[in-house]
Amino acid sequence: MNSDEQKKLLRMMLLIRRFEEKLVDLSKDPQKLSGMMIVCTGQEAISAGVGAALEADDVIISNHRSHGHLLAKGAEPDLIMAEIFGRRTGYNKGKSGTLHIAVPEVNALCTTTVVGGGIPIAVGTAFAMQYRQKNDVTVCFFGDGAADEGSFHEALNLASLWNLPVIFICENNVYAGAQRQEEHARIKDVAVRAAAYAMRSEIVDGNDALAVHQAARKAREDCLSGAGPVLIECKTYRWGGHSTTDHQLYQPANEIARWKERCPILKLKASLTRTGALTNQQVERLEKEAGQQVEHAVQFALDSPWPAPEEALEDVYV
Ligand SMILES: Cc1ncc(C[n+]2csc(CCOP(=O)(O)OP(=O)(O)O)c2C)c(N)n1
Repeated sequence: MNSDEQKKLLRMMLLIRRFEEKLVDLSKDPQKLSGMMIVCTGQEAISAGVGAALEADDVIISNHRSHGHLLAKGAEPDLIMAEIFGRRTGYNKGKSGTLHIAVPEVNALCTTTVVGGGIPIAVGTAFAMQYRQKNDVTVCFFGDGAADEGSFHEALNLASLWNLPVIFICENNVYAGAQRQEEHARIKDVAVRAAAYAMRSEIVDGNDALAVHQAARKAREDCLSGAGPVLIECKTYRWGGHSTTDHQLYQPANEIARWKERCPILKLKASLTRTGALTNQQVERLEKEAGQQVEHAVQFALDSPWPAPEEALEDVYV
């Protein structure tokens, strides 16, 4: 990745961080933003690194921690924000809210909060790609908790059997809800499960955007060369609670502090300034621009109309 591409990566992580910090802040007052927010603070390198490895026609399938995935796939911050605010101008006309946003415009086809539910869907879209002889891949994001669901195992088995162009991205952020990984599985690394399906797997530092990007790029090449699907386990950490309504009493303060020292944004920032690719002033400008983009998105959402009551049943299939 050249330094311009790395700067884009940093810019994306900053956007995701600011975007979600704003959501967390606004949701403290239900008059400003109602509902709980599920954010990926601390995990931004995964969305940004994978997003930068994909092409426009590649598909992503996301889960409840979706904002970063969507932004990194190219969704417009204004339209995501409007959706989260439930406004008519949002990507789903205000009907999905924060947890079910789909952005077919950028091939972010589905966000599902059914834990593990997106994994077989990704296998389905990858099957369609193979059947139609497309040169595209599907990426599925999920957590370590989802890897304990039956759907994970069935989906990996079929993906391997049919050699489908699908990349499974497990964001192992130590917790599934309030449970640490060792409380819900005996294995230390989710990646070892790929062997049961004769699938290649890789463990990467999920706080290193460049490493994530490299692994995703390589997995994409593997998929397209017919070498089959790949499982990438990104080791990372959820800085906050499961959602904004979780007081994270089960997360030791020193553990959070240790992981904050390994902030993915600080890491890339330090590397870019060390090599001279960016000055501190340029970094500050990037941070300011990300903040402005988010403020613009909030204003856009606030200026947007609510959906009309008679629209409630439009676009509803069942
Ligand atoms: C099938 C199903 N079971 C339980 C839940 C409740 N639930 C929502 S998120 C979550 C934890 C998921 O953990 P993980 O897959 O590791 O993702 P993370 O939240 O850590 O990103 C649970 C249990 C759900 N939404 N769907």
